[in-house]
Amino acid sequence: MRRLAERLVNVPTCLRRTVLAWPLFASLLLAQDPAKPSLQGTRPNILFVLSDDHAAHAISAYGSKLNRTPNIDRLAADGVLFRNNFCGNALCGPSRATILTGLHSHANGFMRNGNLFDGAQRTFPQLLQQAGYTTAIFGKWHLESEPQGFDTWAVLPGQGHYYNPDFETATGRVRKDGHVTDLTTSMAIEWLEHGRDADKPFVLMCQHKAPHREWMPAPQDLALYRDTTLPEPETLFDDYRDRIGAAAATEMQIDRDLYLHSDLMVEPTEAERTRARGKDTWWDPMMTRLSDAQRTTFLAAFAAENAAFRRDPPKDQALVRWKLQRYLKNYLRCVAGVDRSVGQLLDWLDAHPVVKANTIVIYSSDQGFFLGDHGYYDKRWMYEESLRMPLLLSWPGHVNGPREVTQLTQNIDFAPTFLDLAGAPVPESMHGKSLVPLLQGEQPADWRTAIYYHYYESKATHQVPAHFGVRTSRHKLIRYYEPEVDGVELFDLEKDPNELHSVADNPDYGELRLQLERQLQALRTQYDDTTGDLASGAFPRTAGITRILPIDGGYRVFANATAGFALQSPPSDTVTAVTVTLRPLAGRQQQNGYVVLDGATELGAGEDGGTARIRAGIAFGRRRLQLLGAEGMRELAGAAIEWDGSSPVTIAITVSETKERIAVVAQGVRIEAALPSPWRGLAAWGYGASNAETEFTAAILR
Ligand code: SGN
Ligand code: CA
Repeated sequence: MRRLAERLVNVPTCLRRTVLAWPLFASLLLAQDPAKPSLQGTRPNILFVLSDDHAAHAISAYGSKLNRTPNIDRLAADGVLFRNNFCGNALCGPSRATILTGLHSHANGFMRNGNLFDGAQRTFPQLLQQAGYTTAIFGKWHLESEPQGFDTWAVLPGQGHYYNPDFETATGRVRKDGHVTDLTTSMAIEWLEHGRDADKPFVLMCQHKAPHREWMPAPQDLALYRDTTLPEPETLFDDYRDRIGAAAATEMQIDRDLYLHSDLMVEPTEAERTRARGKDTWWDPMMTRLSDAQRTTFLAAFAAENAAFRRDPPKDQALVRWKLQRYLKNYLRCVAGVDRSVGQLLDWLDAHPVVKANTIVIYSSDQGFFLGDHGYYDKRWMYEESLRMPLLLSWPGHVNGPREVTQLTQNIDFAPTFLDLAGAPVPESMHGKSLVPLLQGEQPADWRTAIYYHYYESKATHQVPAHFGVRTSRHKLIRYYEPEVDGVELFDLEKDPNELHSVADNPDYGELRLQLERQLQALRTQYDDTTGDLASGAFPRTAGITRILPIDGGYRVFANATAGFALQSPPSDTVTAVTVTLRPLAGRQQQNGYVVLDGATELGAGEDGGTARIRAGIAFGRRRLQLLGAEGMRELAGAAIEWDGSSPVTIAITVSETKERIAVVAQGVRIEAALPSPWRGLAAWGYGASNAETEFTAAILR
């Protein structure tokens, strides 16, 4: 702010008065006391709380119509709320990799869940550790490789469990009894009390699993909202007209894609439990994780409502409304747990005023979430509810509040901001910009006028097509680039905040469309994103692949895959054998990753964790190969194979002619498993290891 005041000194007096009389500018001038030194290089402790899938419209400071979050609101009450903060790829792993590196997905190599994060690249925790900080992370991680740059870590494997979760630590896996939100908070507070080196400033990342699917609240939150009817979103019964059609084809609808048992907690009957129920198969694994006492309490909370549901099952729109209420209430109960955690951390700081005086507290979530908006749950789309990330920062006495920042900010900005606060150099290569000037109430003239977005994980859970786009303060242009979904949507957010009517083909917006397309291209050039938008048409359509050689009867695909790669949509049912050769790169430690053949449409992430959905394939990691045949969470066949981690290894995967069985062979070990049923025809996917060249041959037998 001092800089703005200084700049104004050179402005003619009459103009200066006008500017100073302008209330906005006047309040901005008050925002940062000119006598205060810049926040740059103040080396505060950084207490970063990140939740999973917590939409801004479920935070009262952001105007939630659904719930109150009194503790998160404490940050807004004396801090700064970022009104227009967005992610660059609305998915867990990718957003987390971006937060750590300050880079968009294509540049940090983590484009889709299930990729392997290359922890050797520059991350803010690692740079701050080198700059004399003590660092720790607890809770959700979801980046597959081991955390690097942390003095202390205890992270959930994969998605982790809500009840009695396992945590990976530097000394191995430990199982802890209790609810994951409470356990994560306790570990963070324990570290503040006794774990950290008190002579150093700290970075503490407290990363909650909640409120991620499958929305299992802690016992003390189960009764919340019981006798309430929550307001429905305006777009619950969206008809998806006036868009290019992609939004309708997706699999994230409250209506048809929420599972009655494992998402909505309606206990299956004995008959339902034994009958094939499609994908709704996780009830038993979910419940066996709970102790008998926990299970009794949990089920009791839903018993009366479930009985009423069974007596008189709602139909059609009434059923959608019933599902929405059940889903939202459990989601918000999980949010209540996260809010309580924030309260506990803030209370701890209140009780330690010396630490508090030096601590900046940040709350955010890896992306947004649909809360019935457009009839959806989940995220992934570039639509507002999913694109927005909450961001609140508080540091009483240093960052003056309450205040709102309306500039366009993004998760690429987090790492540069933390480095800037710590006085550590921000690497030129980082895509993001430090938010420190905005925290100080400045209005940098050269602040970005648009944010860039790129989502890759198509043909996976929820079936959202790959797309990239640009969002300005008023407009959004989305480009879908797959053969089945190829087109553009353009929204005027001022006239159509719910994004119901694309004006991409409206001649009145012709000029604007061209301008936004140019802006999009300029951002792709600025960030050097050459991924996506591949020439449409012939198989194989790929991502992250370096070379494709057509061979007799098939293709040979090479991927030096920091990002992993995906080989998508082979002509269905014609591929019956695939071989994969992994050649570890010299001198680099082999970590994990996997190759998957997927005959259904779902592909999950993680070889472990509650929700992994490797259907059939192999996983390799930490000097061991694991052959897996698995359906949902049920492992059908498996074998561990010795492997030195440095010599090439070839894995052959063959589907039987009758398409009933799959065989996986490596290093002379063979496993066989029944194929998931129904087998919808083979889609081959490969995820390369980050430190191996992966050669992938899909033989097409005619
Ligand atoms: C799981 C969820 C999906 C979710 C992804 C990614 N299914 O696969 O609904 O989109 O995670 O979420 S689940 O029922 O098995 O949980 S992310 O936040 O980790 O990216
Ligand atoms: Ca998430």
